[in-house]
Amino acid sequence: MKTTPNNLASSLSRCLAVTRAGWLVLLVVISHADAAETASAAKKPNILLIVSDDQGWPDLGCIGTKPLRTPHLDRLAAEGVRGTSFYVTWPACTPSRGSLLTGRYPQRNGLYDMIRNDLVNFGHRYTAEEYAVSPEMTLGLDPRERTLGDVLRGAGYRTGMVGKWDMGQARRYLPLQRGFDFFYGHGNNGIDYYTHERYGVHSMFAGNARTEADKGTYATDLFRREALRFIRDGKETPWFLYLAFNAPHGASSFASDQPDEKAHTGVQAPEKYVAPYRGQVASERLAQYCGAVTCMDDAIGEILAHLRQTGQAENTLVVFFSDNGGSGNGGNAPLRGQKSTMWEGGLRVPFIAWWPNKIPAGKITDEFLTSLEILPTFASVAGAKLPKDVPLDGFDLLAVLRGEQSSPRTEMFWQRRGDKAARVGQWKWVESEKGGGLFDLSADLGEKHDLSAEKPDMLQQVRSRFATWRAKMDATEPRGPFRDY
Ligand SMILES: [Ca+2]
Repeated sequence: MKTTPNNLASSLSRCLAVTRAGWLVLLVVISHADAAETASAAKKPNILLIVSDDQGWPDLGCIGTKPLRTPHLDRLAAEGVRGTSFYVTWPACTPSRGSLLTGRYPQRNGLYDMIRNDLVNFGHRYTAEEYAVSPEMTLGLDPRERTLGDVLRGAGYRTGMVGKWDMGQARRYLPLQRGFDFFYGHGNNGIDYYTHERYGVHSMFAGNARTEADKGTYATDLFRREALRFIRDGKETPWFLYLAFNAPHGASSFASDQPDEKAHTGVQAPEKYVAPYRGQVASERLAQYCGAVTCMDDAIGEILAHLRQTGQAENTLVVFFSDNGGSGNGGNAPLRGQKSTMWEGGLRVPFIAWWPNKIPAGKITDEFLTSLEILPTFASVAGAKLPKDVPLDGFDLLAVLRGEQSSPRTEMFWQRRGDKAARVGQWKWVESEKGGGLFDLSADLGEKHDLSAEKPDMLQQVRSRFATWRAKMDATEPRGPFRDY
């Protein structure tokens, strides 16, 4: 309520009916209430972006296809909007995350492959000196790229990054140099959930320095703790927190009980979360995966409870999605394929947006949306200026979530080395080592019936849209680390 002549007059007339002492108290109360309301109306909304790692499209309890429990994410969906046609820009971690941070296709921002020392996957143990000059330490998101942190900090936000950064580990690439005021997490692609080592290399950071202070504690518990620490620090400034769990990604550790070090440990989760799934799911590996998801859900629940308890819920936009499709733990049915593939199972991910009284509650939308929309949406919510002089590839999606308009997105393109895919309207085209074809998603979500032979004109049209996109990417101002320029 703003103080207008009318409501001030009515307040005064009410005051006249009380005693002199009560009159003064009432006036003080009214002026405090007005000041508080004016301040909260002026305060920009907080923004919480939660990203999970390799959580499959069907892997929410509310979808009901698996014995997976995610009560807090289910509640978020019940009180917000759940998207069923939300895509990421790449079927694995690094380029997908680079896109959500920059609002640009990986082929534009230059980070269009993994930053990863491939030798670790073959049991190679790096010395510190060897690791220091390896790709994991020397490559990262081009320093000229403007991130969500830069954009929102420019609008007066306090910005935090907790969890898996994956945009490079050299100091110039770490969050504190990329628009964030706070960082706790790992800079690289993956860690052991307890030792925080990546195949033997200690990888947890607090700010710009590696820290072993929390060694032995499960990563999700640490990210929950640090997210709450960031949110509690200074309620007066609007904040943006990018909370990227490494769960339920497989651990980056050698399996100690296996004679062959090539065997990975798989997903790790605390016993109390794993035990209830034993006997309910087909394997121990799957029980660990489900436990990791439920533990993450618990952490999300605690953070949301904190927002409610501190009166911040009404003024906080929460967006949740997974960085790529499920890695095969229990499959992505009804979708085909998994992480690293160009099938829907690699690219389509669970999505929830929540903002009490600002976007609808309990709505499910099948509108065509992608992670490229995140940066323009957050910039609009924050009243922030968009990065200048660089093409962005998405749009503000709030009007679509509110049901005020259909998604302006009609097409989307993907490329991972020789693997290519496009979605144009309801049509999906795939050309990859693992197969290909033309599919009608409106009738065949599982990409089972290749219509290339039946619909040659449509095939030609989609391929031609892909070629146009590719030419645009080639013509864009080149960025490192992979582009040759
Ligand atoms: Ca991932």
